[in-house]
Amino acid sequence: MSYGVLKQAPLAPNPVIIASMGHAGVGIGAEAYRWVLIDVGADPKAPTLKGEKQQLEVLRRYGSTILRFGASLKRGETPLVPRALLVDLDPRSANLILQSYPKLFAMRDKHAVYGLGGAARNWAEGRTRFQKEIEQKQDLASRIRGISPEPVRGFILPFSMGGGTGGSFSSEFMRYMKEEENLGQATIASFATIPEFGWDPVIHGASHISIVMSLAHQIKYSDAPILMENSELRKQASLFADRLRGRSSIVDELPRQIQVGWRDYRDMNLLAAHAIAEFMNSFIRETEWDMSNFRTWLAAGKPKFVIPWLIPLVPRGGPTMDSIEQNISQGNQGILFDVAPEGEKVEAGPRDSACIILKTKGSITAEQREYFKRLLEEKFEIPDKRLVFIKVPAMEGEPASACILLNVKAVGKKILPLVAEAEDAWESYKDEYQKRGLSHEEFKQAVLDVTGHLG
Ligand SMILES: Nc1nc2c(ncn2[C@@H]2O[C@H](COP(=O)(O)OP(=O)(O)OP(=O)(O)O)[C@@H](O)[C@H]2O)c(=O)[nH]1
Ligand SMILES: [Mg+2]
Repeated sequence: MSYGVLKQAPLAPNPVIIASMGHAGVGIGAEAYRWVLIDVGADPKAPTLKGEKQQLEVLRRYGSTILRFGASLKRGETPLVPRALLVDLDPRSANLILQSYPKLFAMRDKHAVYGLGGAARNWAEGRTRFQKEIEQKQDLASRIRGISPEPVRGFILPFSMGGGTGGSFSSEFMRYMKEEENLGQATIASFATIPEFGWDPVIHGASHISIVMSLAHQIKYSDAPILMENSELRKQASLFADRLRGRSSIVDELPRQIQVGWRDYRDMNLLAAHAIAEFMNSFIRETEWDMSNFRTWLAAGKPKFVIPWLIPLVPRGGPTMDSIEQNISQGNQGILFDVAPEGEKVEAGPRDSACIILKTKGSITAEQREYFKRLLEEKFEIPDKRLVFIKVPAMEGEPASACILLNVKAVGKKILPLVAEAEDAWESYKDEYQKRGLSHEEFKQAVLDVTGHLG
């Protein structure tokens, strides 16, 4: 049976690795695999190819891009294994997820890349330790080959910019891949969250420095830098708590005593995972889009930061366009970054643009295009010539959805105050950071890069 399946499978893999960084990254990245597996009807705890129709959908949609085949099981089933790297200084978070899902993360230790423990909430220390403990001691390049022996075509990096590890690890990871690893051809998409000050357990000054350094690295090295705010994720998650309770999450199956660190983020991470899943849908085989096309879309873009608008926020309804319109009218939609207060227009930038990843059954009709053109014109004043439509075929029983990636100048308004806070904080932190390898000049340059880019 599995021979028949593999014969129909695409032969040339275009491997895309999700490299999850730090606590938030690991939670969101692991949830994103679960989300796409559930979308195609696979068992998210132990996905296999059994030749059943539903299981075949996994291959039809993703080929072996984001998953690879494990060693065949006795029953003639072939396990599907996420091309996942869970990277953290602190081994606890990734360890718990790996131990709880031994059949999903079937390559065991190969999925996990740890430092020597003790997260510092300090970007400079995080970067130095990444270089010493991950690039050198653990030989990062060989760790990547362990997950993908075939040349990697893309990386997706979920992380929070607020702590020390996620922000610094992903910054250095991107630089390393683009400059040193001969992987400059691989497309990098980052999914970075901004903490909610006054709620999340972050250290105000240090966190702002981490945000600025990590934004500057995304401007330089990320081909598709996608931003989300914890405050928006939290707000939407609470509005949609009932519906999200009905979605299964990786958190639900962790042993009760270790759910503590994850429970608060369960619903928020489901929404972030949904955005990553929709993004991954854009480069499946049936679209005319390749992940590297995002690089071209954003290369000329200034701003380059992108924010995701999910319609619906929580999947619901049928596979046709009607259900998207219905979800909009019922309020089941949301932008995961607060740039456009409800009912208000935002200030349009001259080069604002949007990429609409539209998952429906059948082809896009002229009326559907008109619908989105109006939607984007009304709210963002983006002219229709700056819209890109990517059509993803919805499967039987799969709710229609649209993920609109917005590249809008208004993002700058939210980010520039964070840069000002970082500059304020720098004076009292600079000795500490300089000792750990971040020079005054490099920080100031990062400030200039971000303000220059967004200003
Ligand atoms: N959305 C989301 N935010 C999280 C999650 N875990 C932590 N955060 C927030 O992210 C920020 C800190 O990032 P973490 O990911 O915990 O930190 P880290 O990258 O492991 O870095 P360290 O500070 O060195 O531990 C804080 O604002 C947390 O509230 C998560 O699972 N999801
Ligand atoms: Mg941590």
